[in-house]
Amino acid sequence: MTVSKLIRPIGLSLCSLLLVACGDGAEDADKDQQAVCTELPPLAEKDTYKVGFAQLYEEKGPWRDANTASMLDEAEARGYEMVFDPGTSPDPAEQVARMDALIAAKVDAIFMAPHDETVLAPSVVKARRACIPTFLVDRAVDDRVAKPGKDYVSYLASDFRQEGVLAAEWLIKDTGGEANIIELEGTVGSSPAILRKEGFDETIAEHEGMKILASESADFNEDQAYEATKRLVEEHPSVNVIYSHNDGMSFGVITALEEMDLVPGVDVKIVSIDGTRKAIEYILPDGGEKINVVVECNPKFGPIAFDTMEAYAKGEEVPLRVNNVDRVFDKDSAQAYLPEAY
Ligand code: GYE
Repeated sequence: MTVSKLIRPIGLSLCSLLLVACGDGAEDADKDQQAVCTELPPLAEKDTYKVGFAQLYEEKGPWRDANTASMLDEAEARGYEMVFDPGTSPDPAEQVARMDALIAAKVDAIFMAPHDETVLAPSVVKARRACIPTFLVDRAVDDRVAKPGKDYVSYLASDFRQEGVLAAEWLIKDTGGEANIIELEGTVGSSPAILRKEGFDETIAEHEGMKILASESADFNEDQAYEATKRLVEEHPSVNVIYSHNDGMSFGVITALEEMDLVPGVDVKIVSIDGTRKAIEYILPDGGEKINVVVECNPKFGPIAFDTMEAYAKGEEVPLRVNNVDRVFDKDSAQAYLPEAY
């Protein structure tokens, strides 16, 4: 983990029951809260905590499963009470409702992986007003609405732009700067989809021979990636690379290519992101060398998330941003990583 800017918890700005005197223009919706914090709420140091985890709706797949398990297991290991509801719908409004429930449950701190940058940003402000410190894990919110160091304590995640850059750099080297690429993006409005695209597209733009024939969202979803691959390869027969924003979509790409009698990894190279066991196996000879490269995105946030929370409670300096450092796995490095894969 590397750290960037630092912040200390500020003094108490809790104005219990004095909404008019110390609110910052409280909305009606906040008036049923017992307290209004106008700045970052502190966290009392305690032997144990009641923490809430607002995971985004669980799309099925090993990355999200490993992410959830890491948070729940680590809370259990530390003896915390964990309030967790996995959710029932991919509609980000449903995650907003789950954030409201955590606020109503008066948890000590909230960890949130926001499905959508924009839709979930007001929920972070709402938690701050209710004097509950929030830590963002995995995905970001719109910082113009919810500000780091004011509305939330810290954001812990991979550097998604850098993941896109690493994917592009590997591909430029591998192809000598000549490729006809189809890009399958993640969920529209999510920070990994936005930044994995930006980092990749900006890096290949410096090479005239690297062309993006088509780029569209398949929602981090295997079935949607399968459908999109069938359609887009038909429309763009000169494609020789598919850059897929996560491993789950890459599995759909493989199925589609094979059904079209194209050899994944050879006729069409596959560049993926995450580092799931299944994707890593696909890189290796035993797995058929169907994926050419996987840029890592580490899902195991539990230990660092709760270390950060405990440091904040102690009044220690806490970084506004905690960056996971991601690696690149190809045929030369995949085998060594395999024991760690999930
Ligand atoms: O890459 C993907 C999941 O938000 C970084 O979400 C995460 C992404 C991850 O669907 O597999």
